[in-house]
Amino acid sequence: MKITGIELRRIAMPLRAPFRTSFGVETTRDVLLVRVVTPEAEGWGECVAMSEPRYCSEYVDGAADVLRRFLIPALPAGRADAHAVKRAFAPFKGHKMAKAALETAVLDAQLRTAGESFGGYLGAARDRVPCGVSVGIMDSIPELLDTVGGFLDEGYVRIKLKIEPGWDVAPVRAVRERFGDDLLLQVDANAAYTLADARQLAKLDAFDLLLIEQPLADDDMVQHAALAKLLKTPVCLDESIESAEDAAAAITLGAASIINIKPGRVGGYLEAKAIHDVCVAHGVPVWCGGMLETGLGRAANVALAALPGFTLPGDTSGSRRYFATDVTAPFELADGHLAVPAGPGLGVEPVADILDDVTTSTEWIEL
Ligand code: OSB
Ligand code: MG
Repeated sequence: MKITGIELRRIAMPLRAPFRTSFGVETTRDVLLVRVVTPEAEGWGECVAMSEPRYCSEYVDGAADVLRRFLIPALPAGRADAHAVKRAFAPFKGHKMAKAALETAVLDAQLRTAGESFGGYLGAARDRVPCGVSVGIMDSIPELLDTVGGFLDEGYVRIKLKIEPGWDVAPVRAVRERFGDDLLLQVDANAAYTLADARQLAKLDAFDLLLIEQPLADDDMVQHAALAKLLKTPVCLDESIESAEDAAAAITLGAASIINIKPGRVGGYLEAKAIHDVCVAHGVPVWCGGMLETGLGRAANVALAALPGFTLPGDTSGSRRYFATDVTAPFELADGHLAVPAGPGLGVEPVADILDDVTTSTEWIEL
């Protein structure tokens, strides 16, 4: 497959409501899209880096820079497929989200050319996936209960509450009391605690949570293992896992008994699948995380979430969770599930007029 050119397109997607986590508040999703053009097909990749390096070290301007300066020039000249692209990027350290966006765009073009879907290629075992939703930090408990109630009315099968010091036991208790013991409930701290908070975090053991996600810093693998011994709630890692090697280390150390797989964070869908395979081999459940993706990124995530090791509901919410208007036909929940796209590649297309409306800049790189 010969790549003739690449478009870097920035879009600004207003959020329906601000999304607050322990690391900041988001009101507009600033997204970098990568479009790979070949004589046979075009492919899309969504870069999940955020505007500022608060979730991880990557940020959108940095991702655009490393793409145009290093990654695009390193693309294999002749036959480019996703595996060759992954190998070509290996000499460059880090920048997993930038790598993932370009690798995904190449894989999409490759699969559209072959007439194969992402789900088929990755090994999806079902045609729809159960959906959870990530609920941001709110100003008050009543506001949180209203928000959670609204999501349950929409059919979400699992609730994840964002937590931070000062917003942990009280919101969890309130949601558990209001919505009952059968609710699938978990929390995500985005690295807001230290091991000195173990006693506070152990209070969450009373609420029968599915898991606590990334309580400590991303580079605190040993401390996560120590914390896991002090908690009944299973520890799940997000930020700490950037590769299959990290996943194997976390499992061996006892730092995680569940892993959140985000393709952007780990450098793409090939590495995501490798992590899935490591976890399945160790009997460790995985689930698909999210980064407020548009329909383009969501399509591939839903395909990944259909693999057999994804035994917990993911943060694969419907388009309207974040956006009034998505850039693709909207993903809509049916009975708490999203359908895995079946068409070639991502199985979805951007709607040209909508995409143009939200575009803030485009750059064409001829190869
Ligand atoms: O930690 O999972 C996270 C969003 C942005 C950055 C990090 C995270 C999140 C979410 C939302 O929790 C996931 C989603 O709904 O897309
Ligand atoms: Mg997380």
